[in-house]
Amino acid sequence: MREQIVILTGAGISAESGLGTFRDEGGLWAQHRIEDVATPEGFARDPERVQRFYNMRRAEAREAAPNAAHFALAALEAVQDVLVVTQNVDGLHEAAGSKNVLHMHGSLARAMCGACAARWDAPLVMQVADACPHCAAQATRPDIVWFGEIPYGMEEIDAALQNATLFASIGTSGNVYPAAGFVAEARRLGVRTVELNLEPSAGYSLFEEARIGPASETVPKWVAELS
Ligand code: BJW
Repeated sequence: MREQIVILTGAGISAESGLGTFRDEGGLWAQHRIEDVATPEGFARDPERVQRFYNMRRAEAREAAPNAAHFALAALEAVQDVLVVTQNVDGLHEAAGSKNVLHMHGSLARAMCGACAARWDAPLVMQVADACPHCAAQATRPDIVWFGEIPYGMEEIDAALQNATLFASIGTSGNVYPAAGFVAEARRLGVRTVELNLEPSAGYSLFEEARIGPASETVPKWVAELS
């Protein structure tokens, strides 16, 4: 019987690809104020600052390559039914070959129109004056889910958790909802749970199993056991 696995990933899985996490020492939130760069209000106040922040992140993501953890999860799709629900906006799961990926916090590779909600592939450098290709409004923004906005795919994630036999959380601190609540929902549904993280997350006590260490080591080992 194939396992039905929902895998939640966070910034920690991409740390060894050279991309900064948010809340670790020296992470992105130590250098930028959340309310300035990751809220709709911050964007309304200073869209240039926000576009600069995401242009920098987009450039870094384009230079980054998937690591052993991303590749292991891609290989797992061949032997188990896997949905990767990622909070990451970097595209490294797809670059590693994963096909079933849900970007609940959006994607650096996409742009959207704040006026008509159209979406398209983002250029490497987005500018405040860029016009929407559909309605021509100068209201374009990165297709990123900021604080106070509703993450993508919530119904699909909910349905996947209902059918899951195993829920895994990899490289996320468990501070940001609704993702941080998935483990409690999985437990309520009787789904097995495992955390793979560099250190115990905020939700550590809710997981039935934990594997502590760098994702490039813990994830391939865990995947090998499931294969
Ligand atoms: C390694 C490693 C290695 C390092 N190997 N591991 C009060 C209570 C509860 C909730 C709220 C509240 N007030 C407001 C809220 C809701 C709010 C929220 O959660 N706030 C909290 C701060 C309290 N959430 C929202 O607003 C969300 N929307 C929402 O709730 O809508 C309502 C709704 C939901 C559902 C249905 C209907 C309605 C939206 C959240 C948007 C988050 N956006 C961001 C920025 C945009 C994306 C981007 O720019 O990239 O998303 S914030 C930022 O945090 C980013 C991340 O995706 C997210 C999670 O961070 P992550 O991935 O966990 O990173 P870190 O840095 O925190 O952790 C890294 C981990 O890796 C660490 O544990 C390390 O140890 C580990 N690690 N190296 C393995 N080598």
